Amino acid sequence: MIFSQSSLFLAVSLAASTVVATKDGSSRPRGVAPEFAKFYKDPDIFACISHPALQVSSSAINDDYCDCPDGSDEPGTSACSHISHHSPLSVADRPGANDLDLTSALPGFYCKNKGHRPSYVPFQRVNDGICDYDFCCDGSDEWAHVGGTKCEDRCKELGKEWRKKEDKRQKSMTAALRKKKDLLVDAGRQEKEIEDDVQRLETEIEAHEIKVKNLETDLEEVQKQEQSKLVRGRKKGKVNVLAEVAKDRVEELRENLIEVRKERDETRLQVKELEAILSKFKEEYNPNSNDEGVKRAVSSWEEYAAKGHSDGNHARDRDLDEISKPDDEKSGVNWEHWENEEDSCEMDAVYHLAAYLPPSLVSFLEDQFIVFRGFLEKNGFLSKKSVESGSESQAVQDAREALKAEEKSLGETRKQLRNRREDLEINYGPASVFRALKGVCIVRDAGEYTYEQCFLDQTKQNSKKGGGSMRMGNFQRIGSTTIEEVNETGDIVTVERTTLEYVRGQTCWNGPARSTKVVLECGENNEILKVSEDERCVYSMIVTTPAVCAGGEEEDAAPRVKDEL
Ligand code: MAN
Repeated sequence: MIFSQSSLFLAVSLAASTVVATKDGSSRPRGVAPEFAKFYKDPDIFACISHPALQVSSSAINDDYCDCPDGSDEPGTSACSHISHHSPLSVADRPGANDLDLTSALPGFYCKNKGHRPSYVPFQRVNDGICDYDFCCDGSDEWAHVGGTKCEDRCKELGKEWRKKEDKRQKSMTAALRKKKDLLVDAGRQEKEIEDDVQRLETEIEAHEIKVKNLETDLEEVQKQEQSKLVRGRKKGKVNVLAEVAKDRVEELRENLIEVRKERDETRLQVKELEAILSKFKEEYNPNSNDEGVKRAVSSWEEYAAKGHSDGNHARDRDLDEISKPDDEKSGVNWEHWENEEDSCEMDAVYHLAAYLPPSLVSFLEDQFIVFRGFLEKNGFLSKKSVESGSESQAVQDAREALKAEEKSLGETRKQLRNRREDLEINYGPASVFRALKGVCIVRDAGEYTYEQCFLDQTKQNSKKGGGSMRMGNFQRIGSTTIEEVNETGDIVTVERTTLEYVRGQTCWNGPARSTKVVLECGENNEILKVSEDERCVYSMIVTTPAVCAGGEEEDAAPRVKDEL
């Protein structure tokens, strides 16, 4: 057995306090937590926890001399406090795992803290003359009363305070979890709405596509109809009808002309016959006859013959011969041309009247023409010629407009579908919880600015002195980061936190574009706890939100899976 060189005071105290009775009657050495009691059961021998091959007499426990390399023989003193600290449970669970392990086998001096929560206090603080109520509310860490230090047991009072706080914290956590569940329900509902939208839009697109096809067919149909109307219209146009009538009339007149010429020629022959008879009669009649009637007839004949009668105009006869010929010969009228001529010609002739006039007259008459044309249009003599409509009929225009409108609707619906599908691809965190917070803004007053964080949207720095607003970044993605924090037992532990990353904000003068990393913590409310500018124009925020509190997803997941089935 090795004896320490501790003070006489401590040695005396030790004799009476090595073993402390426990509630259930069993006893364990001072400073030993229940979970380590099993290592201290043997009344004669103690095996160092991490190095069981090293054994000392049980009386060496808490004799204020450090025998074991892991300090396990001094759970109630500070004799082994120079040994580095190690995660308590991991060592306790694997005694002897590493013979060269020179870290402490124990997490610290165990304070029972009756009326409060048991806790460990670092070995350095045992009997250091200071009451460490944060860890040891029962004052048991100062059991040796070094320098007269007496730490009263404050566990009842501190325990009550702690329970009050803890109760509040628990309530807050319960409320946070309830809020998170609400967020999850909201996010699920929003996601479902978008999924429903996708289905609806897909159906709508199919319907639009069918309509577009039908309207395309309609347009083609109307165009064809218009085309055929145009062709039919040409045959029945005023000029064409007039040409037909004229042609018939000309034919009729021509036939009559031929008939009349025929009759004329016959009459001529008869006249010639009569003239010959009368001429012979004059030569053969008896001039001595006293027949007055014969005398008058001969005299009239002589008058008639004296006038001299031609047998017709030969030039006119040639003309009449030409006219009498049918029109399909070279010299006749080209009726076919007029029968197929488009109606518009006559209108165009009126509309382009100026083109038929001498240029010198055009400018003088232009105004009068316009007024006159207006008069004709107004009074229905001319149909209005619409420049805008071009050559397309109203029916074609209507069909084209209907098609265009439907194609536009199809395009817009396709765009909506694309947006919804893209949205469903975005990472909104576990169970899409942040979907419910998108666009929700929170602010914090800090010095000359108020800082604003709009979830999954942007961060802003607003000047309180009228200096305007500065964009500190646009939302880029959900990420994570590790931070170090002190846990309940006073240990520094590394924890992972969800982050919201905002980039490409307003560019800093001579520096980078502003960016913000928002580190999220579980909390009942959405709240900015702290804002800092870690580097010039590189900001970080600590924000609490129920969205990152643990749990709640399971309940939400069940109906969603059901929905999918
Ligand atoms: C403003 C603020 C500050 C920033 C400077 C950089 O004053 O945005 O946060 O550091 O500009 O010039």
